[in-house]
Amino acid sequence: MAEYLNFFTQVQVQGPVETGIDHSLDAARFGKGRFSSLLGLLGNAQLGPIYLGPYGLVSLASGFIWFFIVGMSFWAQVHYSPALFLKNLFWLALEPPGPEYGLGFAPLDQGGWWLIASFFLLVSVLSWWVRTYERANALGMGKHVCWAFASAIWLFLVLGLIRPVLMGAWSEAVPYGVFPHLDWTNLFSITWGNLFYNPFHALSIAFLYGSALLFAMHGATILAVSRFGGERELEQIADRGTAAERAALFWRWTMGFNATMEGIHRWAWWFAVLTPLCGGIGILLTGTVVDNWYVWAQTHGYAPL
Ligand code: 07D
Repeated sequence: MAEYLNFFTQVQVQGPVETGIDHSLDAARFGKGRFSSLLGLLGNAQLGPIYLGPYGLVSLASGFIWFFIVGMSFWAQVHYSPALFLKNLFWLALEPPGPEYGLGFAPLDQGGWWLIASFFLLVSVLSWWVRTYERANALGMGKHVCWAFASAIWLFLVLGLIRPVLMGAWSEAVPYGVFPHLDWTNLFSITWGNLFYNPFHALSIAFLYGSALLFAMHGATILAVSRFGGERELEQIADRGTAAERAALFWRWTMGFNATMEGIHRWAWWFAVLTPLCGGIGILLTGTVVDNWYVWAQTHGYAPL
């Protein structure tokens, strides 16, 4: 019997290329499919063929334009010096226009490029969402992945579009850059009175940490019963077998309650989705409805007066 107690995927399926059920889409697929033992350690050993389609193409092209504009801006800021580029890469920023421009356009070097780049990032992210919807539809799947992704896009839109529009200035949006976006995050918290006192930030953290805990519990449980075939989850739902029963019993014995083989994925979906969903609400309220979370917490009796 194969022993599954390991960190990497050990049973690799490498045979004739698997092309799926619907061959009417073959014309839109790229590559013939090949195998990589290295990838097989992490997941399926087969790489490709990949479906690009119109939305995939639009998404990749506009994503590349966003990346190119940000990259060229960084490049120009270091006067096209490769050494300075590498040295300063993590500190370089493409900032949105200043508050004096409100929601208007700004000269290219004063935020105009940020606006153009952001437009392309928006198109890229939204068309990638349509792609996830379309692919799920083509395969007759539910739309759970699309709606979960939509929840992340909600937070992304609140941060870069909806809240800046409500606040009346693009300057409220997040800059592009590694440390600059972290500095922005810190400044945001300080400006609006400590984000820790924003209950939606707290909820978002609870779901974020909760997601990590649930994922660890679920991943570990399934690996722990994979020696009994526990990773064949669909069969485990339909046919009662020792793996699912042991997994369930483990948690029932340990904490008195166990999720079901199906339900654990609903727990996972909700925890993941609620992280950016609550986060977006918290950010949307900041500066629009509440301008100091610490004072708000004092008013509502959970920060000392
Ligand atoms: C960011 C949105 C979806 C992203 C999409 C991707 C591309 C381009 C590019 C590959 C993740 C589109 C983009 C495809 C890719 C290339 C090149 C989802 C995102 C669609 N916080 N905090 C959260 C904690 C503090 C602050 C969430 C912890 C301080 C602000 C989360 C701590 C301050 C914001 C969280 C802590 C502060 C947050 C994010 C601890 C100052 C947000 C959830 C222990 C530092 C965001 C309500 C998420 C939010 C957010 C955790 C501390 C500021 C739960 C654990 C007090 C301004 N914080 N935080 O899923 O939603 O992000 O807030 O200290 O905006 Mg916080």
